[in-house]
Amino acid sequence: MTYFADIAPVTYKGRDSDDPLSFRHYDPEEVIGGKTMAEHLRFAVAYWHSFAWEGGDPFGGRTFDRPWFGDGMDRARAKADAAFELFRILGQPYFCFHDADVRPEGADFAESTRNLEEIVGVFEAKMAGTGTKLLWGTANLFSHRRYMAGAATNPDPDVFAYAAATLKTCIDATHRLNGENYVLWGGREGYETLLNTDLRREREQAGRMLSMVVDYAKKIGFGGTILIEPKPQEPTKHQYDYDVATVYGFLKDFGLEGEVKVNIEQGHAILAGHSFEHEIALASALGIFGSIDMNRNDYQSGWDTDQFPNNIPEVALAYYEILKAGGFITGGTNFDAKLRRQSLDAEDLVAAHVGGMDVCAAGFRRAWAMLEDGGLEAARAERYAGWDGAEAQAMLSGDLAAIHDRVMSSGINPLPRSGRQERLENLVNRFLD
Ligand code: XUL
Ligand code: CO
Repeated sequence: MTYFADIAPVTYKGRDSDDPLSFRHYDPEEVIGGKTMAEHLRFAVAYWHSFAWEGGDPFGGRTFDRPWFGDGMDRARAKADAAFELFRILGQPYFCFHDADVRPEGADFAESTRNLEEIVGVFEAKMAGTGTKLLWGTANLFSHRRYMAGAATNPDPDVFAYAAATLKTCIDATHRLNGENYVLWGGREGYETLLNTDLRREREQAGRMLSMVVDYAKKIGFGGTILIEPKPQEPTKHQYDYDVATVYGFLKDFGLEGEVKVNIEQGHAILAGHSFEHEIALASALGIFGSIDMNRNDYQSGWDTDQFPNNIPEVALAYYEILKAGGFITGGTNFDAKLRRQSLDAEDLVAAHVGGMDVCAAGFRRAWAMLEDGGLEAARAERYAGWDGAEAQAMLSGDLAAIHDRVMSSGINPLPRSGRQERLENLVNRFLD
């Protein structure tokens, strides 16, 4: 008996389908602009939320009852069986995992590493058999109590060492599984109070660790992209990788802006007081856009609720920026999203992903149509058209005195022009209904 036993592989049945476990918008084979929807969207299932998370919250523990919960390698193997069963049902091309999601913690570092390597062997065989690929791997350097004061930024050099050694094993695992990216989310890289924190020192440690990650990945011939995932707070009060702009400053400081890109998460952008599309557009402008963690936050809660996306207009604006950035290269759409803790059934897990994939496909299609229509881009180009002129361009390499003289002699007297926001919002809405 398998966990998802009576659930058939999900297929595309079109807009009119009332089968709750069918795709209404996501047709993986549909070709748009020379690429299939599967190739554009590059969906991934997140192992931690879908298979490791037990349904706990700050007020109560496990609500889910999964046959693979518990310690030991047999449980880890059963978890892998269930995971690849879900992948077969959904047919999404990728998955993502942390070391701690897939293997039991050993009595010491060596045993944890052996456990990881054994499960990586299990994955290797399953991936070869099914064609499911690894979008990214990562290390969980935040759940175990040894990391309570950070990993790379820990005041204790032994924790830094343990984290560095763990990073090596996780990069090795990702490389062995042909992962297309390696992600670093700074779990507890931040602080609770300045009273016990040396900011300068912690920042240097984080920069050094990232440089070692980049060097090691090169040394073993890892061809994927290294990605930092920004988040402003939670779990620590002040996370160092606050947002895309902060991460860019950090990368510049350590000379890594050409080596590392960003994995942008919808919920993290919201926590930082930005929109998802702002973070994507900024990363693209800075040349560091890599991949996305797709989810949504509850707008009233003020914390990272990691819900499955269900807002087509929001998702459309995010994919619009992704398309403008040239689409994904090694990146993709990872569902860093979890069920609500009352959603107990196997069917809930499938339905959550089906809904998320459909919302993304619907948003993507609208984004494509907006870009093809060209109205928004034409309006934007027109707004900046004055800069195409020779005198405007010359100004950018000129100096204040020369500009002053030109203003004096030509009588420049700029007239304010409408930003046309409502007209542009109406234009967007034409694609959303
Ligand atoms: C936490 C989060 C992580 C990263 C991977 O908020 O988003 O799951 O995506 O460590
Ligand atoms: Co994430």
